[in-house]
Amino acid sequence: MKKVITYGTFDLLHYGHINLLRRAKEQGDYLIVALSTDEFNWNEKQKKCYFTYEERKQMLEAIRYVDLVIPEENWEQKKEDVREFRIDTFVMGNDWEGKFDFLKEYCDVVYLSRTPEISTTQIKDDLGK
Ligand code: C2G
Repeated sequence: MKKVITYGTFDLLHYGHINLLRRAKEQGDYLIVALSTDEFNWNEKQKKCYFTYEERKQMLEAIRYVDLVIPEENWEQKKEDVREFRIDTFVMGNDWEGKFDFLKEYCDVVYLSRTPEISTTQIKDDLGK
């Protein structure tokens, strides 16, 4: 079984995220999503999520491409996650191109193109109009 992992906040979930998750799953047979906790988002990414971790986790678990959701609590856990879950391929959107190449020592690293026209910021701006 080929195992894939990806990381993110996934708040306000939208079709750009779904495009990413679909293509991440195509890289193997089993997809783990490491979902940023509320604390990690606030302390490390200065992101205040609209939906809580539990709400975002529930939504991700309802997506057909996602097999397991685990918490992302810090920047350093990726190497340990890859080892613990015996990951074959690490996937991220190409806004992170090159940032996680250190993982190439442990697994394949794939950066997929983002869906350009959609973002949570765009959604919030449009709703504010
Ligand atoms: N994404 C995408 N297209 C978009 C928006 C997002 O392909 N229009 C991808 C991102 O490239 C990322 C994933 O969807 O791979 C999740 O996006 P975010 O929730 O914004 O993730 P981010 O906050 O960048 O967290 O340790 C890594 C971080 O946790 C990544």
